Amino acid sequence: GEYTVAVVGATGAVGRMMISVLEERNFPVKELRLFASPKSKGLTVPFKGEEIEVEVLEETKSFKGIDIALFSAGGSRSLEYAPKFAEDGAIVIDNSSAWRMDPEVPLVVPEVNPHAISQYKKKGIIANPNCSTIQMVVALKPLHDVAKIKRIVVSTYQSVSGAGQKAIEELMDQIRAWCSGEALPPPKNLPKTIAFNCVPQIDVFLPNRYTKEEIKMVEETKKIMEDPMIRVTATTVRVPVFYGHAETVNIETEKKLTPESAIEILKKAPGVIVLDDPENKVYPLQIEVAGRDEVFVGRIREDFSIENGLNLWIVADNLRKGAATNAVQIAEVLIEKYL
Ligand code: A2P
Ligand code: 11C
Repeated sequence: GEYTVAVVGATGAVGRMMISVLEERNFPVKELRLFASPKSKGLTVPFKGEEIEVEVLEETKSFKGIDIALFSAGGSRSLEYAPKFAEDGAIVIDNSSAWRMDPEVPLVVPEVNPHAISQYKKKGIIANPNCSTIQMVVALKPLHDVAKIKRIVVSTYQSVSGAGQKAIEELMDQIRAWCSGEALPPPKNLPKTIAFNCVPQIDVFLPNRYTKEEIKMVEETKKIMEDPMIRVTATTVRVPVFYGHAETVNIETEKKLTPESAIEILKKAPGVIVLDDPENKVYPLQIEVAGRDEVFVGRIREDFSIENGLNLWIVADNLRKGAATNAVQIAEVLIEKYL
């Protein structure tokens, strides 16, 4: 069949990518409805050769007739509007952090736990994980299935697009100012100057001295991998890159995994591409994987400091696999298996 699909936050970095991905993957859209803030009133967005007018979220009283709603307009909009859309009959796939840890909301990466989608009826909401978590679990789940991961230590190198369209413009403005010999404009949407800098703060700090982004990686990983025993610790860092997140990941496994066997497992893993040929300087890079939907892994090597340890370098496009593509893939499984 064909479905009426809504994108809430249609003018944002992720929302725009959701619209492109729906079109690229030829998702069976009968009608597309777009929502954003009053600021975007009157804007139109192209979809399959048509110009679609953006609706103001607050002005729309009824959401009846929408089958699937992809949300990426921030946590507070999701908290308020996802239940309203669900009540009016839509199944919401929410890219914010608002619903992820709700026990009645499945948190899904289709390569890892597609079966969890079956729980969608409890609240009518399916949560899309954080971008940094998604790319990590796509690469680690196949290793976990074979060797059982006991502990994960991850550090991230996250692009500004993860913080939205305004953060992309903020990095551009700072680079432009620097190149013209002007003083850098002060940070607005990011906590510190991001041009020519690495900032060890993504999202807000919590009482335990971690950032919220770091704790998301800890909690979401356990929920998606369906293993509360995996110990995870994370340091998340913003870097002056526009698109794509990279991660150094150290794992400790119960069974020994040689780098060669890990490479064989990952070569066969769904949604993963291994780029690992150090002698020829082959490893994944953010500027090279931007625009791709897969998760790329390289620099796979033994951690000699422990009995059973591996180090990996994991890179993916945060707006695609980290957000829009994963959400549309969830919608694809949903219509194929459950609607
Ligand atoms: P708008 O462009 O009208 O502000 P990003 O993550 O790239 O910053 O994008 C955020 C998205 O969420 C945008 O589409 C933005 O719309 C939307 N948004 C922000 N605040 C609201 C709101 N109060 N109601 C509806 N949409 C909102
Ligand atoms: C970033 N990972 O790169 C964040 C963006 O919980 O969905 C996504 C935040 C979230 O800034």
